[in-house]
Amino acid sequence: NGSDLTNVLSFIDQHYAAPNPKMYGIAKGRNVIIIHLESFQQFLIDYKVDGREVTPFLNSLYHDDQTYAFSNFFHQVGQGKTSDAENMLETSVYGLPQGSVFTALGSDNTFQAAPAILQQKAGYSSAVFHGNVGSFWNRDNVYKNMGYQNFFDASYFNTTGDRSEQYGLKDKLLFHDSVKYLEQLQQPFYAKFITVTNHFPFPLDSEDTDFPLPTTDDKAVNNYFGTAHYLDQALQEFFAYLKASGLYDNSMIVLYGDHYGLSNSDNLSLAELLGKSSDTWNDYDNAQLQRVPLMIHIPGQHDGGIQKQYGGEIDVLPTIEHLLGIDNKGYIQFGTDLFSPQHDQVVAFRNTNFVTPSHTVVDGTIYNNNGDEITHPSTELQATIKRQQTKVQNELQLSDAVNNKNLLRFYTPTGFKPVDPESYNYKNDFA
Ligand code: GP9
Ligand code: MN
Repeated sequence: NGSDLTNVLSFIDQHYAAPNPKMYGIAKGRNVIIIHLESFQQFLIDYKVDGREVTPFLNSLYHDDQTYAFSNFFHQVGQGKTSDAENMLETSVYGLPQGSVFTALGSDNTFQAAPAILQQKAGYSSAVFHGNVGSFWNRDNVYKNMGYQNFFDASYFNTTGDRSEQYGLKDKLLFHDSVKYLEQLQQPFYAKFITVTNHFPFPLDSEDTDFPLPTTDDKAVNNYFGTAHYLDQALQEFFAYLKASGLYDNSMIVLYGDHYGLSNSDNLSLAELLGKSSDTWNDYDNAQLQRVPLMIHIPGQHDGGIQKQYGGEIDVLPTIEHLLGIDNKGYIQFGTDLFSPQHDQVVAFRNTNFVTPSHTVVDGTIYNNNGDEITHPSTELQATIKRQQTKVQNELQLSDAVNNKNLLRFYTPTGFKPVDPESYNYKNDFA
């Protein structure tokens, strides 16, 4: 209603981060390929088990000078897990404090999401590829409200027998079997691939893995390295195809981890593999493990490199829009462009904890980023942390109002045309 929307708009207005002139539009007109790395955490990058890299391909991508590779990027999901990550990346609005916004509100809420924005502003076609049933997380309804033109779900693939694992078609098969659909998309396209094999508790058929696993007391921890290695191989195969097909050179490829794979209880067994002791492991250590990869790979653009700015999933859409030369001013998007001088480095977790370049705050306890608890913060530090905590709580509350009161019904950005979900039909006519 009126006052909520007014409060949201004034927050968005004062929080807006203008494009970085050096980066604005550098990927204009390129296809955008989003690769959603299921349960993939940043600590896997450059990690070795008995001297063997777990993810050699992703490591090479991370260190490639055509990749903007973020080392302090965090997931911000709540109980909606994958669907919360999707909501943030497609709309730059958070998930809910409990449950999944896709499930609870996705069928009827108004969204102003990436597929519709890119289509209206720059003529992009759009598709999602995911080898699970389309109703999981209510995706088949949500994607129509987001303006996705195509959703290639399990009904488009042969998912029988050992071609699937837990939540759907195995990743190598998803990438391989999607090609015949991808090649039909009118360019430029916005295409999202949601992987699934690297999912708790990380089972993998013996024919799919050759990676020697660690031997901690926690089977899920050990298996995590096997499915992460499998995912890495699947990505290597997909990139080889993109290069062979010629799509690679005219695309921007964005890879991100959607959320943690190992939970805080698993972390006590993981600690020894990270050279830490489970005796001293604490909330600070758990918070640091909430890093996930964000890699923005732009072939031919050789001034990438490691990006140290702190950010989260909420920031990806404004960043991509500005790279494509689309200004997000006037859109209700809670994130800020990671390349902007005004980017907000206070990264909100869904439970209102937060991290910044200098501190980590968990349930009110302040740590510096060497992991030392600040038991007697100076007056100045107390004031800084209080201001940041207030910002985090305010931002999340405003985002909750947007979702729970479906505020985008009442606000249409200049030049944006509301999506008509009736105009989309994902049924597989080929079957
Ligand atoms: C389900 C897959 C996994 O289709 O995306 O979802 P998650 O359990 O990670 O939310
Ligand atoms: Mn997930």
